[in-house]
Amino acid sequence: MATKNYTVTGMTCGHCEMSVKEEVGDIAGVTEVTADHATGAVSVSGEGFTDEQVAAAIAEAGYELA
Ligand SMILES: [Cu+2]
Repeated sequence: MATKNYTVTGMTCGHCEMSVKEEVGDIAGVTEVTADHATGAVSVSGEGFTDEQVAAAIAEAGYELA
């Protein structure tokens, strides 16, 4: 089990946090996602996921990795 921290630009409210959490949470192996729109901090816990998958999921949600 690993936790990785990312910074995401473009989140402005709780809805944005939910969108990021949903998309990133769909990645195989991801068990927990937290997102904070105030700081842009996103932390992803789980096993076997890659930075590329996280970046793609965040882009899918409409945001960008900083
Ligand atoms: Cu929002």
